[in-house]
Amino acid sequence: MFGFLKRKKRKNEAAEVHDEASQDLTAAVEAGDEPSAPAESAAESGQSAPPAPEPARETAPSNRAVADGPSAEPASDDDRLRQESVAQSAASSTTPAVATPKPEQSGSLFSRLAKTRSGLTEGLGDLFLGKKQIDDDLIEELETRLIMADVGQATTAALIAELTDEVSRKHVNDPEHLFETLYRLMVERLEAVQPTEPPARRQSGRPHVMVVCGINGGGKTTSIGKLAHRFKAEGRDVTLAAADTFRAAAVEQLISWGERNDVRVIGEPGRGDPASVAFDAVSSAKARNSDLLIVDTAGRLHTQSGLMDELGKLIRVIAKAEPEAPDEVLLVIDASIGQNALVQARQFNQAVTLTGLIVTKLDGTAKGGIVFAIADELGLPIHFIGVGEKAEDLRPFEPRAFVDALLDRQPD
Ligand SMILES: Nc1nc2c(ncn2[C@@H]2O[C@H](COP(=O)(O)OP(=O)(O)OP(=O)(O)O)[C@@H](O)[C@H]2O)c(=O)[nH]1
Ligand SMILES: [Mg+2]
Repeated sequence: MFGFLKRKKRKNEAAEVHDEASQDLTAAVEAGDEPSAPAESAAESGQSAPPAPEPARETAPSNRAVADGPSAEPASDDDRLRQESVAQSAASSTTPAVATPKPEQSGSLFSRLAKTRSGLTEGLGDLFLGKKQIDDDLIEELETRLIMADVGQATTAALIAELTDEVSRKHVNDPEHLFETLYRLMVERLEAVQPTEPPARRQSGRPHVMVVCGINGGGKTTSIGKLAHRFKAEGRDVTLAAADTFRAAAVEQLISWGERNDVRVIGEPGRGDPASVAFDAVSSAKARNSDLLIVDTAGRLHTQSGLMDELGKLIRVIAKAEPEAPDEVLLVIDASIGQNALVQARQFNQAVTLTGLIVTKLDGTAKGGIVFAIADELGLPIHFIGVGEKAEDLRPFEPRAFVDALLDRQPD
């Protein structure tokens, strides 16, 4: 029914443009260093004693300001390598600047996704509305827009194949029907991988333990602060672990979120071993009978095998403190890096077996299509989305509401 060959040619042209952008991003990220693996801890080598050279200290609330500059001089070669990798990552980042949310923005998901929506659906309404019937041009244009919106080649191809199949099977010729079918297929893809349990459910007799990981600057610490705010407001006892021990400023940042939300933070600037902080935090959260422990980790590139090993070690040490933990390992993905997010998710998932994602900066210039590629290709659920920098700017991910907002569609 449709000119598949002609479309394929157009698709390849569109994909080439897109690939160039993706390759630039990937090359920039892959320029990262690969420091050697950290020394094995006692717990790592099979002993049950934690590698905790220092006693855990619960951070006393204070009026300390959050240091946002670089931390003190690195103490060791390892630290220097890491600091270089952070600097490289920052320098090579092609992530577009995220606009500061305007105070007049309303809090609805629809308004928060305004820029993202325009990236995906600029003119999409016109595309469907302006057409009286479904033809090759309409399908081709739709396909190009999905690819350009970071939906990814494989997922776009699958969506287009299902759409054309539906059109030919049901003999429909109404563009509105095509739009509704696209909506349904997008929602189904996201719903297929969503968890059935509510996030961070209470475990029987022990805290629910979440580890949050991702590359530098993706929004890990901010998302943890927002999660603390959310769960605290629900009346849960929350503990945070400052296991990004590399930068003093990172610990201070988490402490500041803790103070603002009246949530305690385990860890302090100067602690050397992230696994040791995590171990102490699990022990402390268990002793206090916390409902939830959220562990912040240092940013790392998925290409840095030494730092990825260190993350694996942190997770194994947590399991020494609580055999059932961690319950979740969440990857924070900055949606504005586009297709490179898929590469990151795939490699983090290989290294540490992720349970899900938090997708941040969807209030910015991100195109949003990446969530479909991640759901489709990796089968990972998205638990929360970040739509701003404030404490309340984290939303549980709801496929229908998300696709409604993205496609500028009236909810049913
Ligand atoms: N607009 C917007 N900004 C965000 C969002 N999430 C995080 N940010 C901002 O992104 C920047 C980096 O956030 P962090 O939470 O420090 O990122 P991180 O992953 O902890 O970074 P490292 O600890 O350096 O690896 C901060 O300026 C945050 O305010 C979001 O959903 N929307
Ligand atoms: Mg951080």
